Amino acid sequence: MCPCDFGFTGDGLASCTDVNECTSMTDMCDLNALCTNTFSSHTCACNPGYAGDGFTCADIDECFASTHGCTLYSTCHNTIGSYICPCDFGFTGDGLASCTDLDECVSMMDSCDSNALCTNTFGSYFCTCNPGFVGNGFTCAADCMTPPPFAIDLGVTVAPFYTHGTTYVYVCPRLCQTIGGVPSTTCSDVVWSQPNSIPFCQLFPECLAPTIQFGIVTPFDEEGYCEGEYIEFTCGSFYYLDGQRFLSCQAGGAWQTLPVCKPRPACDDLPTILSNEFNVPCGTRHLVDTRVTYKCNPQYKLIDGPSTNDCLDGTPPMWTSSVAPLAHLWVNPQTRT
Ligand SMILES: [Ca+2]
Ligand SMILES: [Ca+2]
Repeated sequence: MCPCDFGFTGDGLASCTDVNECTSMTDMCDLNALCTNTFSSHTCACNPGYAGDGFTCADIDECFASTHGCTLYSTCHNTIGSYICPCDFGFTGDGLASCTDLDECVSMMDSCDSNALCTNTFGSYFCTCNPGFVGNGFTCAADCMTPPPFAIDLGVTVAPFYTHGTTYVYVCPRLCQTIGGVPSTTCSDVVWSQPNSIPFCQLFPECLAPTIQFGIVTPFDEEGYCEGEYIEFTCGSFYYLDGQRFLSCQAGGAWQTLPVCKPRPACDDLPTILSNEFNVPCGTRHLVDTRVTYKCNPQYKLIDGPSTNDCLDGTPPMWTSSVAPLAHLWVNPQTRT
């Protein structure tokens, strides 16, 4: 027997011819290798993108090996047998020759609100809400161009417009009143929240303005006082306050016991004389322990009696002197003609 050598085929007597392992699928090459037939055998070479001896070929990670050709602003992604270079977000191109800034505004690829201005930047873009709108540019809400509902009914001055998100708190004209119903409304993209819910002023019990004889109340408010408000009582100069000086309006609209002004001890009917001779001390009524001093008018001179008079305590209080001093016309000798 004459068997053909390994790599040859035939009867061994007439002929032995070379076997093409590549076409007969008897090669030992890796699936990712190129098979080349040779006389008596064959060779295997890994395909581009693979590394190995041809019999075993493994993918080359070009990204890890930094042998890729990805351009600036692209990112390398390894694939089996190759790699890809998608441009980074915000850039456009083939990834190999170039990646250039994507003008999102011109290419209509922006996410700006329809009421916003798109501005392109290198690698990105930003959005700015148009005048009259508020938001981050991706969402823009419109301001309110009408005043809050019912605000005018409460006698409140309103602004020409309100920025979106503005909350308007209803306020009653008087402190004693609080808002019932809807306490506030918020501008939300042109419209006000709860536009049909009516706010109203709830009256709280108020204390009526008190009066005090021979004295005053401060601050005085003829409309009355709210719960918790304080007032002060002050008596006239010939009176003293009997009771509490400060009072607050109690819950339910009542004052605590009101004070009264009681007269202080005083002397009445100051003894006086002709007013062309004297400067008459002010008033005729004076408190106990006060002293009045008589003074002559020009060209008059005090000639008799004390120049002072004291109001002494007693029942009733009395003047030390029951009569006024006398005065005479007196001309200075140096001025005599
Ligand atoms: Ca690869
Ligand atoms: Ca851009």
